[in-house]
Amino acid sequence: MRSCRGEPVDRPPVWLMRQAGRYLPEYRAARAGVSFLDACRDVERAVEISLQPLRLVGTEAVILFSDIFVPVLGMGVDLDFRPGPVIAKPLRTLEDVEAISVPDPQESVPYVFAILRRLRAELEAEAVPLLGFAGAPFTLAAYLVEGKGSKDFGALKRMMYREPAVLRALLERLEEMTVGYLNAQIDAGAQAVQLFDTWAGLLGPADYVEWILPSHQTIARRLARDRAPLILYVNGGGHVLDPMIESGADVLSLDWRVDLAAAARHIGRRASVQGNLDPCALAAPPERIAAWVRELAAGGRAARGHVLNLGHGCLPETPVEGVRAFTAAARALA
Ligand code: 1CP
Repeated sequence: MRSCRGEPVDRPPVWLMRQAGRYLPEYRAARAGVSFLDACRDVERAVEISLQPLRLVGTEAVILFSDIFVPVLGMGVDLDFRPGPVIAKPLRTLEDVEAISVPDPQESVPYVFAILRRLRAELEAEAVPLLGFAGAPFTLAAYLVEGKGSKDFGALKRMMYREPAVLRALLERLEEMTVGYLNAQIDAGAQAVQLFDTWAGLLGPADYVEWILPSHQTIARRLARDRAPLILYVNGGGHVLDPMIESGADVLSLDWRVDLAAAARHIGRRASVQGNLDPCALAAPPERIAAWVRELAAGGRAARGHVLNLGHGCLPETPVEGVRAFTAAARALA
């Protein structure tokens, strides 16, 4: 928490994106015979899965087990996970967009807040911070328009250039949902929140400033950040570092294509940084992983704070011993 706020620390803390997940045999056991969505809705099971990385791989923060598409279930979108989100009827017209609602998340997805309250009660004694999260409007819109994951999100980009008013209307609704959803997570005990704008890096700098930055700024302004710092993650966002700084987020989470030391120097006191080892690098021998951790920690010092993490989520084929080597190396930093 101090690193997020840029207060003095002995060493950077460590957690991993997608730290609870398919690379862990214990996660696969907890998921046996249960659909992903049912696991997200089952409070006991979701609490157990959220806590697994803390005990099994030694991370220093717990992130809620859920998905960025869980709150979208309450908006009247027909959505399933196979294993990524698949939308039965992708949103393509203004009528499609106007048919989705922005419900009170406490009513549409009450289990998310029950999971957070349980986790916070569980973690309070150990002083382990609890992270909440949400998908950013643009990344949610990418899937809702496309219908599923994609490399280039062509349908989304066509909408952006041919029917900007439709995309604007969709982004506005998603922004409203995201603000309410994250503030409700903070009320339920989340001590920091991460906004995942995984696909925002698909846009060039000018489009990013037009389509992405204003919504990040609105979200940053409307969140209860005195109670929970905001971490902003953009994948492939090295070319939009300046508008990321302008978002007002407390922590900028960078992927591995960015030189962390150079980015930290550029950001300076304006924000903390998070990252940024390539998740695939966890396949390397432990001593190499430890060397990268020392290098990242040294580079991160130029920013006002640094949270050690990967540059994107853990992959299903990640070796568990690589994850342990990463957290152990962080804990061993002087
Ligand atoms: O069968 C399974 O086990 C489902 C796999 C899975 C898991 C474990 C999905 C489906 N989501 C999750 C959890 C998840 N997703 C978390 C939990 C917290 C953690 O441990 O870190 C979080 C924060 C997410 C966020 C998420 N979901 C993002 C944004 C961040 C990122 O990694 O890029 C995105 C884009 C998604 C969509 C999604 N959900 C699941 C998959 C496989 C995908 C990607 C699909 C695609 O792009 O094709």
